[in-house]
Amino acid sequence: MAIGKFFSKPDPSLQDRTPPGQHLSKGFPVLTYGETPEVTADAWQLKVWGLAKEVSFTFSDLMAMPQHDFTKDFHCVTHWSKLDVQWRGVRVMDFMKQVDLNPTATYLMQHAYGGYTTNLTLEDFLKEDNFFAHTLFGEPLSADHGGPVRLVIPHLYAWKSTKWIHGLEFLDREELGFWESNGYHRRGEPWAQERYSDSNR
Ligand SMILES: Nc1nc2c(c(=O)[nH]1)N[C@H]1C(S)=C(S)[C@@H](COP(=O)(O)O)O[C@H]1N2
Ligand SMILES: [Mo]
Repeated sequence: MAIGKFFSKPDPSLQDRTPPGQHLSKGFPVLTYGETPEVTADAWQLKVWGLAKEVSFTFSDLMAMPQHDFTKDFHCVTHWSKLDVQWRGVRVMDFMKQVDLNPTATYLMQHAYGGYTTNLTLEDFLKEDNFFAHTLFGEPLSADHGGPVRLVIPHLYAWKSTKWIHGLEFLDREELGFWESNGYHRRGEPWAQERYSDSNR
């Protein structure tokens, strides 16, 4: 049943894939806080620091890692979901084979070009399903969707999927990222509707 031009109530067959409180989006909205940074693939770098040996990766380093296709559902905390988004990129687990992590690391902060940050536990980061994406529906990832490279963490709300990913800072205690410091939940699991929190501050 259509309830508007852009959003519809889930088809019964898709209901088991649509978390509570979400509507399906026909398009793929762009959700960005602030300006879209301009970063070319040639200039792009991903830096690792904190409780890991400092290292930095280029776009060609990423392309030299094993490449996979991923079809994943995408859930924004502002109540829209898009099912079956088709990406291509590199698994976090493959990427992490090239990172020398200190065993005391238990959390991380993701840093984007432009200053956006969001936190994760190491456990939520080191999952088979997580990946760095450079391709969306067969096309190079556009700047508005986070190109040249974004992180995708499919099991959490999409604000954890950092566009223009630029840094991974490994930590031994939880720090809060941009939205988490502004009242969003520290973890953001969509099936449990971990949207907002009063206990973060
Ligand atoms: N760097 C950065 N990453 C970001 C955001 C942002 O504002 N800046 N917004 C987040 C939010 S709230 C969502 S819903 C998704 C939206 O991704 P999209 O614009 O590709 O749909 O990106 C997430 N990653
Ligand atoms: Mo979002």
